Amino acid sequence: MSDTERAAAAPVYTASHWGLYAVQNPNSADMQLTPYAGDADPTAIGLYLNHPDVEALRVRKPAVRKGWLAVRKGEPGTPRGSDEYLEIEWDEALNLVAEELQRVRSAHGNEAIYGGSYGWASAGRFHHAQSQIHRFLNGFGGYVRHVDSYSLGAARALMPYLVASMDELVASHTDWDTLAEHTQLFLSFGGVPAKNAQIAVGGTAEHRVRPGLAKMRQAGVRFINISPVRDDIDTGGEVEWWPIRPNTDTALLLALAHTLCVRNLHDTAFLNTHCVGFEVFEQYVLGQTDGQPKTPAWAAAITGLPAADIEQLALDLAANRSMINMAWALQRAHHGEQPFWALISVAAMLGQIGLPGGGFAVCYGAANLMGSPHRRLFGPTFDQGRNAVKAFIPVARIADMLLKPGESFTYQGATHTYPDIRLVYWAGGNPFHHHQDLARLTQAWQKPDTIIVHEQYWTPSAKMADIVLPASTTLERDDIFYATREPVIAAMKQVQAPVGEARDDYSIFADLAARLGFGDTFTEGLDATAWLTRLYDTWRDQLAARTDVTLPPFDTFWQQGIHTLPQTGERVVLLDAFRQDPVANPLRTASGRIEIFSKTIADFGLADCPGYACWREPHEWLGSPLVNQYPLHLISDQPKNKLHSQLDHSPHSRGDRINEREPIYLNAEDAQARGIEHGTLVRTFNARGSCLAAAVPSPDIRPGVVRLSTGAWFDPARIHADDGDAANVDTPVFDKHGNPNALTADVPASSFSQGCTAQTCLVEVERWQHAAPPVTAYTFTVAPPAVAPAAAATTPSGPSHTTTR
Ligand SMILES: Nc1nc2c(c(=O)[nH]1)N[C@H]1C(S)=C(S)[C@@H](COP(=O)(O)OP(=O)(O)OC[C@H]3O[C@@H](n4cnc5c(=O)[nH]c(N)nc54)[C@H](O)[C@@H]3O)O[C@H]1N2
Ligand SMILES: Nc1nc2c(c(=O)[nH]1)N[C@H]1C(S)=C(S)[C@@H](COP(=O)(O)OP(=O)(O)OC[C@H]3O[C@@H](n4cnc5c(=O)[nH]c(N)nc54)[C@H](O)[C@@H]3O)O[C@H]1N2
Ligand SMILES: [Mo]
Repeated sequence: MSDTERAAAAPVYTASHWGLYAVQNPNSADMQLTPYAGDADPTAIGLYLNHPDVEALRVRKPAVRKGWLAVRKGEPGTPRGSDEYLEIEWDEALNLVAEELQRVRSAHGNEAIYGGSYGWASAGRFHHAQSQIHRFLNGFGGYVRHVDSYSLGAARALMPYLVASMDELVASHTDWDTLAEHTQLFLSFGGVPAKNAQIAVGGTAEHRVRPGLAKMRQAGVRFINISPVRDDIDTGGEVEWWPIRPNTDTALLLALAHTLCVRNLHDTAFLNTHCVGFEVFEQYVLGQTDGQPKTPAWAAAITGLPAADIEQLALDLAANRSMINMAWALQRAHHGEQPFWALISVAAMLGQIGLPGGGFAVCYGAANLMGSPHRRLFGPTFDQGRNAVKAFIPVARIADMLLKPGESFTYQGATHTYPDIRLVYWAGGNPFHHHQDLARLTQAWQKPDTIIVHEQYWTPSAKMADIVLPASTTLERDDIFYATREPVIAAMKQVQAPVGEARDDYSIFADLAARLGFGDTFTEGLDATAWLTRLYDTWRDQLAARTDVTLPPFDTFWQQGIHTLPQTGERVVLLDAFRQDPVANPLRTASGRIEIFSKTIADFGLADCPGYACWREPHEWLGSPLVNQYPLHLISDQPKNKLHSQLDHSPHSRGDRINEREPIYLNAEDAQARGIEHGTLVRTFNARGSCLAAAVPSPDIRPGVVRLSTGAWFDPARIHADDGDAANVDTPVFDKHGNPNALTADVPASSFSQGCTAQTCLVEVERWQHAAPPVTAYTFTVAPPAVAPAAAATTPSGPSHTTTR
């Protein structure tokens, strides 16, 4: 084969957070995606990236909200989320954005610009929306940023004090083969959901969780799942299900610690050489601190699990090579620090941390990365520059920040002030998907002068913005696929022309930077293609200097399409070096050891997060008086047919819907007591809001618990609109589609972390007695440019974007 023939024969690839895909017939009407051949368990989510139903909701042209334009002209405005958009030309849109950025900066300073812009955006190392917006706003003089994530608000803040950063832990989990070979008892809090492991940040070339679990089952590993939901672990074999009350796992772990103490089963040698502060925790567990021994009987009353089983579990954990896994969901809760801290404390007492197949995990199943056998390298990075603004918020405090400028908040022991935000700039996230208590966010969203969003689709957040700039998708641009501990890297090639007038975030920011006088600083004179080469070459040099990995030259890589990274074949065991020699390989904690008691955190003096793991009642849970009004605990887990809200409009995601509504799972007895059957349209509500969903009674969910996955595009009823009976609902917000954040609380995990607490939420469910209002989540109203009929004539046909879709 000649080089030209080889190049023509090489498959073309694209990648998403949920997989690597080969593309047949790129740049043609017959284009088709198929999963990468090396993926044994691919997911279908990405196959719909170019589906007509998905493309129908693309933002095709820059658009500006009519009410915002009115205010600009000195006329009365309209609230965000309630009016129409006018399409404008790119030049005009970029001028508007540049003028507004300048106006806000000169009137209020860079501290008035929020560029936190949280969200998952798309895979690819260059066209990463967050990196792009941060580099742009840094070049403009800085912006108010966010710290931590919705995923791991409590854990990201906490874990570095106890053992190591979440990034470090997550990237070095023990591999599946080692678990199959050594683990005897696998105890999981919140399962190992294979649905969640479809995804990894940046993408994945092979899905490993289902095969990994199957191998463990074949090896005879015993599985116990502590979860309000039975089916969040599937090994293909028997799994013991302990249907715990949500948010009470800390009590169970404390009782395990109690049994280990009183039976003298804790590993004092490991505690002495590798840990600090066990004595303080022991006093609390034994009841010497507060008069309440944390016995199995005490925990039984809180968790709803039998005391005898709890006691036996402690004995079994000590008698076996035991791995204790904990879903991230547990820390996305009020006092979410505590289950993670209790996990580390119990694992330390068992003394198996750093042994093959033993210790703790945080966590298998939250993403595909954990358990990978592949080598840990580093990827190419795009420099974001330096932020001249010091002000920041913990990510989930956004509504607080907008509603309470000048007020203070605490974070990791220090006190900070909320800035006064006039302009919000977002690229690559969907806050009206991800934030809790969307009624409150809607209110907070009315505060800034201007909200600018780059979006691919008319998402709920696009429909809450003033200026919407159409962003291209992965399929429409060249990029590089690299993700942590994946076996290959790949050239992600442009395989279709941008839809409408969509542009990539980089070129949008490059044009804005030029208008604002820092074009050269932003671009360094390079276009996107030149940047790809530079990122790759720099990365290649760094790998050559620091490792034995030699990458091919860029042109060869681009032509090959895929490149396999060399492996060492070494097994991965989390924290094994620290275990072998804690003096030579100390942790980065204050003591260099595992901190069962943290003096640093204790010295912060916080009542809601003292210096050791402890039980604190959540503000609402199945043990609180509020159950008289709202007797069901709502779990809002990750959706199985999409990534958050991404591709919610694809047939794959909508295939799950019953009469267009998101399914809500509830225990069969709870359903019967309410006259609810499979498919019954129900209203789920509490004092914060309500939403419609379709009931699915199930024996696989604990009585008193309901599960409504996230991701159904927020579809609030407009009181004035033709929503019929919907207008009669008296909650602050009424979502017609099934979005759990109409119900969740915007309450921080603690004054330590300020993490989000989506999983702490009580509700009631009832039959919907009225006619079903239409779902309008996928509807938007955009008028073509008023002054440019010629341009309107060239816009693509299909469901016209001048009407409501
Ligand atoms: N109730 C409840 N709420 C939750 C959670 C929960 O468990 N329960 N989980 C939370 C968690 S863990 C997370 S991580 C968040 C996720 O929240 P988000 O990350 O905000 O959710 P996504 O739907 O992934 O939003 C990404 C958006 O970026 C857009 N996008 C994709 N690629 C590009 C691009 O290249 N350029 C631009 N400009 N835009 C792009 C997509 O169209 C999409 O609208 O949700 C949180 N919310
Ligand atoms: N398909 C798909 N996969 C995803 C995502 C997605 O949107 N779609 N999102 C990705 C992201 S951003 C993240 S952060 C991870 C999140 O990963 P996780 O946070 O681990 O995932 P969840 O699905 O929210 O919850 C996992 C399980 O925890 C259980 N659980 C909830 N509350 C409790 C509790 O109080 N106690 C116990 N014992 N169990 C509880 C739930 O029943 C659920 O089955 O998932 C990632 N994977
Ligand atoms: Mo997340």
